[in-house]
Order: sequence, then C-alpha cells, then structure tokens
Amino acid sequence: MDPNLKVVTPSPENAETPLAEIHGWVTPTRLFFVRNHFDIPAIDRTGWRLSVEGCVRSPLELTWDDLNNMPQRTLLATLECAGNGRSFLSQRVAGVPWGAGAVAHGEWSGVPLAAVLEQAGLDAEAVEIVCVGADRGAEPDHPEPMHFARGLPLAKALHRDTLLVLRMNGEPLTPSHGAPVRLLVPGWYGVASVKWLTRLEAVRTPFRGYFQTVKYTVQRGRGQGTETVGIQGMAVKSEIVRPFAGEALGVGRQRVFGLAWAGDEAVARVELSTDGGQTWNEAELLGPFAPYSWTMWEFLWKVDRPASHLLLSRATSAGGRVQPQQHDPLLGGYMIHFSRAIPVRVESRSASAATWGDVETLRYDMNAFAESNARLPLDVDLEFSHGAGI
Ligand SMILES: Nc1nc2c(c(=O)[nH]1)N[C@H]1C(S)=C(S)[C@@H](COP(=O)(O)O)O[C@H]1N2
Ligand SMILES: [Mo]
Repeated sequence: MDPNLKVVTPSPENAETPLAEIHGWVTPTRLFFVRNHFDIPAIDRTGWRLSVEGCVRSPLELTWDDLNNMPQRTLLATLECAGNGRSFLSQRVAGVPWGAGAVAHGEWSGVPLAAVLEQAGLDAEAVEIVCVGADRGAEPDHPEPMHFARGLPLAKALHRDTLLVLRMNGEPLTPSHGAPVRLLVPGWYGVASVKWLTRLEAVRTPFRGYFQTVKYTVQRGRGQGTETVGIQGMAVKSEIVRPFAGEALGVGRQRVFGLAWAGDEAVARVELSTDGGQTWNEAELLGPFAPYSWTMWEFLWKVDRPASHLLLSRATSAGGRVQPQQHDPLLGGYMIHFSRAIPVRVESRSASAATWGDVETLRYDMNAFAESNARLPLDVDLEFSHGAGI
C-alpha cells in the first residue's frame, strides 16, 4: 500500500487520503484513498475481457484495446466513501472506522458506458446494468463468497458522464483503484463506482445485491414508519482541513482552509463559525468550482486574544442544499455529512508570518494548475473565483 496513505485496515486494504497534505485541487493518485471489501484481484490487462450480456441484442466481449480505441471522455469528480467520517459518530455503528479522509478528487478518462451499451443494443425491458468486479470474498453476515457487484439504474447508466474508466489523473489505472477498467458514477457515493470490472449485465428487474440491499443502505421516513433504500447521490458536505483538531494557534491572523463538495452539484457557498455555530462568516471559494468536484475554500481569521474556539464549516450547494448541523440517525453509519466541530486553542504567542503568505502560494498553484490542464479535453464547465481561468 502507498506509504503516503493513512491505513485504516491493512487487509483488505483500506486507507485514507491524508487531507492535511492536500495542496491542490486534484488529488495525486498516491494520496487517493482506497476502499476495498476483498483482496485486490490479480488481473493481466492483455488477457482481461469485459463481457456485456443479459438483455442486449448483441452480447460483447471487449478488450482493453477495444475500449482504448473508442472516443475517450475526461472529467473531474470527487469520490467519497459513504462511510467517510464514521469514527466521528457518537452512536456506535458497524463498519470501517473512517476518519475524514475517505474522499478525494480525481481526473477520470474513459469511454461513456452509454457508448458500449449502445453497441450491444439494449432491449427495451432493461431497467438496470449489473456491474460485476473481479474481486470476491465473504462478509461476516454473508459467509457464501460473492463478487463485488452493483446494479446501476438505467438513467444513470446512460448518462454521458458515467464512464468506463481506463485512466486516472492521466495514467492507466493502478491495481488499487480498479485496473484495468473501473466504473465511475460521478456525483454518487464511491460504492457505485465498481472497480476491476469484468461483466456488465442488462437486467429486467432491479438487482438485489448485498452491497445495495444489506450494506450501503439508509432508512427513509415513509408514512408512520421507515423504508430501507440504497445510497445513491452524495450529500453536501464541507471539511476543515487546517487547522487540525486540537491545534494550538497564536494570536494574530490565521488561515482556515478546507474543502467542500455536493455530489453532482457545484458548491455555491461555504460559511465558517469560530464560536461553535452561533455566528457564521462567509468563507472565500478558491480556484475552480464545478459540478462533481470539490471546491477549496479559506477563511482569513483575525484572533485578538487567547481563548478556546470551536470551528465549524457549513456548505451550500448551487441548488440550495445546506449541510446539516447534526447526523440524521436514519442514515445509520452512512452519509455522515453534518458540520463537525474542530476545537482549537489560541495562545498568547503571535501567529507565524507564514500564514498569510500561504494564501498567495495557493492562488498561484491554482492558476498554474489551470494552465497546465488547459490541454485536457475536459467536458465540464469550470469557473474560477481567482485567476485567469482555462
Ligand atoms: N470491485 C470493487 N469495486 C469497488 C469496491 C470494492 O470493494 N470492490 N469498493 C467501492 C467503494 S465502497 C468505494 S468508496 C470506491 C473506492 O474507490 P477507490 O478505492 O478507488 O478510492 O470503490 C468502490 N468500488
Ligand atoms: Mo465506499
């Protein structure tokens, strides 16, 4: 496993993005969190085939070269595990005890799933595409070994941004991230983005797989009771990256830096509270912001005397969804997106002069990033709150 990642469970490999080391908009692959339910399957790219079957007119067997020779599409998207932040819940819940770092932002290139489905010719009765990974194993409550598999509803499967990914951050996929080919369902929690794809099956009835009916489900109010539903789109969320919880700061000018994301929407606004949520201040969005992508933000904070503070951030999406202040118990151990308090202590020593300097450095980096990526045939609309833009 990459030594830059924060290991949560060594086997199977589950490891977090070290958020404190995030300095740019796109997460380098070596810092990109890894979420595996089973051991990483050994796959030789030349022998690998993707079968497309089920209710289609012409079943297909595609090689990596077949996919590589089709028109490629590139987009940027944040991937977050639905269990991200689970260790911060006060209620005890089962599952991998993630801190804040089961999230990262990548550049993804590949073939729209729709293009392959069109080639196979979907029957009119198809309602879902079951996407099957090569990895396999048992779970405590499912002792019978099974493949990792998920049914993707047709509307999302046919969306032009749902990709069979061959490259991540401009390089062929690594084994940890699903080589040779994975799915990317941008805007949805990571579980939908099946790695190590081997089979796509068009089906007439919704798939009732373990990873969408037993795990990765939440409760939703219905009449007097509740119903169990599979997790799909990502909630609106923000994270304070610096300072970190428990950090001692000096009086003077401090910079609070963070990230925010909102599924298939762009982030419109981030607010910051330094008094545990009683009052809120507008944070500044930095660099590009776009649908599917996280946004970097900062708040320049003047602290005039020693005291303890609770920092909270609150994001609002372009469509007006607001990050909640409490975890909804109906969500159980998933979709943990409430504003989490970051306690910091301000001491009488003065803040180091470097703190404001960082701001300019970051802006410079964002502009350099935009320029260096102007070569990309990006299919998303980027907007810039600073700099020249693409
Ligand atoms: N085949 C397969 N695909 C998978 C998984 C898996 O265990 N097996 N984990 C899923 C989950 S829960 C997440 S959050 C993402 C994580 O993608 P990453 O490891 O590239 O960050 O992959 C998804 N795809
Ligand atoms: Mo996940």
